[in-house]
Amino acid sequence: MSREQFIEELFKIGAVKFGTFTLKSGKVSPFYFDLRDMISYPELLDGIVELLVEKLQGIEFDVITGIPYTALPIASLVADRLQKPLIYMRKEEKAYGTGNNVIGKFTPGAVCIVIDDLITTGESKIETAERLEAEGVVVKDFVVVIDRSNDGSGILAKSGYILHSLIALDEILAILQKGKYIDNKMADQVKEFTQALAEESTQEVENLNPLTIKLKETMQRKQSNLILSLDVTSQSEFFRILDKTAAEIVMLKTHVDILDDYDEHFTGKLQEYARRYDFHIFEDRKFADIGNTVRMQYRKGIYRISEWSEFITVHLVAGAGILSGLFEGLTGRSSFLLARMSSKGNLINESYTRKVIEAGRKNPGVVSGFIGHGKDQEDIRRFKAKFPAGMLLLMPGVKLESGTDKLGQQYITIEDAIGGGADCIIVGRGIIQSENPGITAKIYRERAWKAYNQLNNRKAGK
Ligand code: S5P
Repeated sequence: MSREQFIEELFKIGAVKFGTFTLKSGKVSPFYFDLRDMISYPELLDGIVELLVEKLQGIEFDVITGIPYTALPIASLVADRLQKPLIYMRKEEKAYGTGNNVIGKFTPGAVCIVIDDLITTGESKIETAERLEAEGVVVKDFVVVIDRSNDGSGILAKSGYILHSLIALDEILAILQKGKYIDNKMADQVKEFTQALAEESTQEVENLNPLTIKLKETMQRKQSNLILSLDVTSQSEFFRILDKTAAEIVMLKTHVDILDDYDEHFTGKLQEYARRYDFHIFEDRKFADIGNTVRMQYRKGIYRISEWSEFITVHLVAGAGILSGLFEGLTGRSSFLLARMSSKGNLINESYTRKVIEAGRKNPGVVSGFIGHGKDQEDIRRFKAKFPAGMLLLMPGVKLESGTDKLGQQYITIEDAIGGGADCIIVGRGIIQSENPGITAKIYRERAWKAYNQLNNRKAGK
């Protein structure tokens, strides 16, 4: 079967459709591809396997996989033809990370070629690669039947993968136009649509919030990337510890609602300390409700957080729209989004994390970075690699020794946190429950700052 015939056949069986389609995202698309039914057309299937086998010449790999469901039967045929072992991932993420997610036999470190039907944003490919990698499989190359993205290979390349595709959208349009299956107007409409999508996804971070820059400047000025989490319940205790630690920290993180004796003097006094000792104020309120509610929670009530806290934390579970509710009409304020958590058994998964990071990328005016945790340096490195340029990773769950508290808080060491790529560490009990918080804060600051400079020097090749 020639490529031309192959594309025409795809059109005839309805795998490639043109018209008006509402996508999951709510966007209206002029085309829709669905290769699921292809398995019922033996001749077409044969053609596809032929093209795939040809494409795989020259690529080195040990095992083959197809992303379920559509690509799995195709991958089995290719594996059979090439006499290579087939493996596949369970579709559900139930036992994530326990080693039972790959069906089939492979040696750890085996290089796997991943076959899929389509590529649109590349997101599900990267997710698959990460899941496979978590099980000890190495992924380098992807092969897709149709590349309907504008820059699928660029997107995968950013995460270190190579994309091979059998057919690009442009070729489909050209052949179907030539065969008069679609008219020029339809082809133009499709091109415009994909162009617009590509522009949306490649928006780079340009306008970092000035506070993000100020925070970085303060880090340098104070030679500190230590954020103290001053989680105590009385003002006297709060300021007693702050007196001893203020000189060591770049930022003070509060939970103002745990103070038993909060009064209207508290925030003024805190701001006075911040000015005197040159640190930033960060209320860890973890806003998570609908836009209208968080707006009031942030600005009203007894705490009036927006009036005194430069930074806040936000959970995006309610959707990125709550950022407008929070920040509309305000200046000199910014946030850190919870992209991962340090508590054992938290419900955040990789796809949630990725979406939070994407939302941050789109809102640099009100997002300075992310809160996150990791199990080791490698895990943190992979997490940080996805960050928009210039955005910061703040990491809680840090102590001098790793471990877990009675309520499931997980700790890693300062060196692992910073060595993996955290810009700042957030430390609470490690400092405030120590015998001498002042001396302990100094130790944390020195170790964290040293690790930070070591990492930066390594990156700069010094
Ligand atoms: O995932 C998280 C996110 C945050 S902001 N895990 C956390 O522990 N935190 C906060 O960091 C938490 O609310 C607390 O204020 C601080 C950690 O305190 P520590 O005493 O365990 O160091």
